[in-house]
Amino acid sequence: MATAAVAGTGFIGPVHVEALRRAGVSVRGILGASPEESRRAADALGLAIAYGSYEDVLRDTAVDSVHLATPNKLHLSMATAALEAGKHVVCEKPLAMTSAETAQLVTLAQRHPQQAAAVNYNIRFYPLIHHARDLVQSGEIGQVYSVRGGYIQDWLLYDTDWNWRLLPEEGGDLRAIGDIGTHWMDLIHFITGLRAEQLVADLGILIPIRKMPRKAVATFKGKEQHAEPVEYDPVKIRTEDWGSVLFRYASGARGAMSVSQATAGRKNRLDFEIAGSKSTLAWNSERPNELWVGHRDRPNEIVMKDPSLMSEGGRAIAGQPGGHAEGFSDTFKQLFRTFYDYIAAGNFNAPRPYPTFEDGHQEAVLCERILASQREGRWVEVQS
Ligand code: SOE
Repeated sequence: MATAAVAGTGFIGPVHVEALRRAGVSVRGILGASPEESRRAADALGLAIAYGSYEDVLRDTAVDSVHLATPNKLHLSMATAALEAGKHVVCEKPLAMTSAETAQLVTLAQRHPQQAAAVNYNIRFYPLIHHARDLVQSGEIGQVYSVRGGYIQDWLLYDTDWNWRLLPEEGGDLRAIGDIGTHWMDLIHFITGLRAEQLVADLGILIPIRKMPRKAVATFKGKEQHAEPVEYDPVKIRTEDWGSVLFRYASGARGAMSVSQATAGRKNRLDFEIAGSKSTLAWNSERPNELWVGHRDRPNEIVMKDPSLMSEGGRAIAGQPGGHAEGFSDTFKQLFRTFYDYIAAGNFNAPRPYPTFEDGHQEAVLCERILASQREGRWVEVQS
């Protein structure tokens, strides 16, 4: 099995470390924003090496793969350097800041066919999502007529909530759409194969001025720190808290997505409803072990995550028997297992079973078209 190194010590880097270990991949070390931060994280996670620099990671011949859990603006240079150093790469989403950058990475990955390059669209790896995909692909729900849903959070509800993603220079011009809407769009594509041909968007900045704490706050941690006295500077916000997008797909199907990072009580909820000519599928990430199947002429059903009740695809990525809930961290484990099994099999001509750089590029294109629609106030075409 390959050996990995992880770059990034914020919210998601440690999730990678834990999931890699559970997938049977050994993790050699971690890189933080400073040598002290690398040391702190290595100690906390029980890792042998606290890297002093990214060059040290890439020079480490014992490392086969690099996981990038760093801020978005670093993805292009770090993924490029990793591929050029001969490493496999798992990059957090979004793959890069613009579609010009993601296109560059797609070309580079194609020039390194013996290396695996994935974008961490982890939500695909809930067992019931693979099951839903198999149901749609086998024609079980009929022709897909429409999709709707979204991704809703509350961690940026207050004007005192702060994160680097709020700044376009750090996270990209689109925030809620880029950070969470892309998960939804990727998922719908993964399950149904639908590609948007046209879209129209309406984006909103609900909290126009936010208070930036003078001390950095880790993702989601602001919610736990409101009791402490903090010094703030006011900042004018230029990225959206809210977004709605309508899609017209090539097949004639229609779609509607809403995203928000300022909806009290919705902690981290992706939901979809995929309506076909025979039945409808509905799922949400706060109850990920249940898939609702709606019928017109007989009672509706709820499929529980249970290997004995799911399709082959769902079964393959279920880690526990029915009744034993699986969640967010398990999706990382299953995505990484799929990625590393692919590498171990050594047949790089086989179709890639994980979200690829092409998928990351597709999302970057969609984000730019959404921004264009918002700026121009009209329906726009989507070309990849
Ligand atoms: C923050 O909004 C975030 O961590 C996203 O970046 C992730 O993709 C999502 O899984 C949870 O929320």
